[in-house]
Amino acid sequence: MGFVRAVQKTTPFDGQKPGTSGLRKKVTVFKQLHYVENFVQATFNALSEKVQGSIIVVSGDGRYFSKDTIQIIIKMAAANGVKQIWVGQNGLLSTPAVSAVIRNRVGPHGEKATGAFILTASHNPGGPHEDFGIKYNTENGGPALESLTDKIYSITKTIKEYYIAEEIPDVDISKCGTSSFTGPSGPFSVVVFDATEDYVKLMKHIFDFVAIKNLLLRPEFTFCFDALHGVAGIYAQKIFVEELSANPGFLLNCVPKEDFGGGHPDPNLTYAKELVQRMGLGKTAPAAEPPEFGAAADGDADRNMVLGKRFFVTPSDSVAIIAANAVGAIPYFKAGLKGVARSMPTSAALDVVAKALNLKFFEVPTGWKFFGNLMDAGMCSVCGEESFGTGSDHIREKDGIWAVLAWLSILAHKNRGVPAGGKLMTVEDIVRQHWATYGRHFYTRYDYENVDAGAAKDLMAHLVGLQSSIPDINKMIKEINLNVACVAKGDEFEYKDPVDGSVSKHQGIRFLFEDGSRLVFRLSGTGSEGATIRLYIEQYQSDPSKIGIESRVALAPLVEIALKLSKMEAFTGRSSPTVIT
Ligand code: VG1
Ligand code: CO
Repeated sequence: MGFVRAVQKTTPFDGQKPGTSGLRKKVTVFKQLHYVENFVQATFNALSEKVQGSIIVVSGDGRYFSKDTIQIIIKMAAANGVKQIWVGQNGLLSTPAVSAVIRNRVGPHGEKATGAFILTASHNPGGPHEDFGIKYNTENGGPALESLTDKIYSITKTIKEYYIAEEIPDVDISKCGTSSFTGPSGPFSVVVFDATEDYVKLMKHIFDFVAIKNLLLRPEFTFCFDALHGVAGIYAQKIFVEELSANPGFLLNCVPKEDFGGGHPDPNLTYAKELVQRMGLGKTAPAAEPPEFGAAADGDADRNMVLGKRFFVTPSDSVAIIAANAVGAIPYFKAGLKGVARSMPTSAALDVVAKALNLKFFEVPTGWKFFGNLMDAGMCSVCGEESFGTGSDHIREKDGIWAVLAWLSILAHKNRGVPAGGKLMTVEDIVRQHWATYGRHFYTRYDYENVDAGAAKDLMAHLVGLQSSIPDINKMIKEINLNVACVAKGDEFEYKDPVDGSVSKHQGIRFLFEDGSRLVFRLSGTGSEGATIRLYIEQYQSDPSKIGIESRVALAPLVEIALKLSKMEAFTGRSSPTVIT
């Protein structure tokens, strides 16, 4: 079937600025006439000559409005000179799977994809009144860098027209196969493929599936994986059940839903309620003996939460423990780690491991895109963020299922000599052993969601002002007499990329204490309404007699100081945070 390139007049929308991870807005905003089209055209314009004859991937976490957006992007791609569009079956591909597809999948003549539109608002809720998002990833499989997203944003401010092939009918994305068309610049086709094949192949290359399978087949090893109705479900079914023979009863909420079952697909102790309850961490006793190992992923499957029986592993500890055990437990890393990296607000647990193992170490701003350059330059193998993101240089996104397989590998490795019926080393044992070796970083994050944007800005300005009066802060700390160390320094985090030399400023306000404790404040770049203030609190403890105390108790004095310093309640009117992780 033939098509022509229709030119559609349009006018700009305000605020089409990609945040920490793509453009995220309410569905009602995205549904405005020409809204999606403007942003997609701005992306094609920003990519300029890369578009002609290219292959572009389009898929996402399956949330409401994805299917309509896929059809729009197909028609616009055709009109903009793209040669082929790759779509995961039913429009599904997890964010890590998209990264794997860009990096590894090849067309009939060995061609690779130029980039991808990932349709997701990640851990934000979905549905007609909730969030939608579009993120563009580039050739290396990672999120577009600021230089490209700034260009896209600036084009959205002056856009006057977009191009669309109106004759192309909606393509059936529920079946694998190819639909072919002919346009002004030659053939155009849409290839729908199995959403799990590239990703599963990659996981099999990284991990020892036989070792993990042997662990999962032990009757005393029980597991529960909660996909929170997100796209992780299709990978969990394929990998855990079909490849690794896990009991299908180990899977929870593994059928993707457009509205995530009405929930918040965010794998943390607040939102992953069912899993938390099953693992014995809920408010009431669980119905049955909790499994040995529990895990959850977010809507687009790039985040993960790791739990033991009645035990929570902080994401900052998780990445440190993976780094400490990777070489022995995961075949992909057997030659050693090239380096490790964490985002600035993530606890320094990883730093201690890097030092002990003599590994290159990097601290980058929040957002996965900053790890990509390090990985492309061969400087970093394992990295993580406190926001339940963990990953490695196998792709250029964080990877929820990978993190779960990494933990299963560590558990399999630590228990390899235990005879049938013997006592297995648990998740909690592994974490406590890690603390005993490296010390413990008590850590918590307070999120104040949907705060008035002006109030949030004022609070941040107040904190910047305070940084010039550190002695006053220390006087206050002494007065409230909480037995906390003094503040040594206050600053705004700034990052100079060691690979391309680019500088990112204003990446969070830090108060650094003499004993290594930290308070960090930053504004979220992924929310879709108002402002979200994030407060990160950390304290290091190496005294064995104090390592075991409850995190909440250990951090109480620092929390009090943070709230007082920032005048949180006075600025925001909030006496408590929306979410504590
Ligand atoms: C948050 C997290 C950040 C993460 C980002 C995208 O950003 O803090 O660590 O990389 O979400 O994660 P912000 O700007 O809201 O703090 V995902 O899973 O939503 O793509
Ligand atoms: Co996500």
